[in-house]
Amino acid sequence: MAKKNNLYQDILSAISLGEKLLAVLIDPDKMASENVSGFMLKLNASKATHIFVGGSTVEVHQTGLLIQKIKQLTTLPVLIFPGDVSQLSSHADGLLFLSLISGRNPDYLIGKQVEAVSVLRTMQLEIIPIGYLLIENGKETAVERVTKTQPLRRENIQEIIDTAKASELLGMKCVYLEAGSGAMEPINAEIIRSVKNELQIPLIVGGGIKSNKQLDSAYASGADIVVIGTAFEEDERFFDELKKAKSDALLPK
Ligand code: 1GP
Repeated sequence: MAKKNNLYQDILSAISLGEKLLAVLIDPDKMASENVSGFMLKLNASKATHIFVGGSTVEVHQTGLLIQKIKQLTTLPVLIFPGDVSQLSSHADGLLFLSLISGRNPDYLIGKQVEAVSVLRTMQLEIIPIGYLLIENGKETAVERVTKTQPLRRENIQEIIDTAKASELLGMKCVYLEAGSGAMEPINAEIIRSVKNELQIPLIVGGGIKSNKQLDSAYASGADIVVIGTAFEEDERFFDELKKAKSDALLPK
């Protein structure tokens, strides 16, 4: 499959046309290889616009193998959402180059990114720098455990806004508000709205979104890209609720 190489520009264009984007997150740890084809059939028939691949604790090489398979089964752009440097793969189209700016662990602010450079030199991925903010959701998340950082508190909206804005001022190309995979509560409307009001760059929101209503609420509050993983892992019938409109399906690609 050909590589997509205008990922960020395409995201900006879609947003300027008022489109809302949906990224399906596939965790290589939770996707059995015999289930990939069936999952991708449903994904392709849905409103999904992007595929993110990655997880907090994935075995070496597993991500690359899965991406290779996914790329054979879709024309959607595939971006790595890395939990670790070992998840980088030249088979993807792009990389969400995350810096965990809600935390104060230098390894996840800049250390892993420095480590990644020698690998990235050998690959032709479109790299999108992302200010990644973990917001507490009521229970400990894998991101907290793995990165040994504290999430930002929900009530502390000004700190969330200022942290997001600082990443824009530093030149990041998107802000990602993360409640954590399988979060009990998604990021609330007030936080999304307040952060969106201050940003010029696209806003990604994910974690704990399991219904159409929550998805629409995230969009209505200002999310440009919503990321959903667990809801599809738990029940692929959720794809049926998110079917592409017939007119979309007929559009030439
Ligand atoms: C996790 O934001 C993503 O990093 C998606 O979260 O798995 O809860 O949908 P869910």
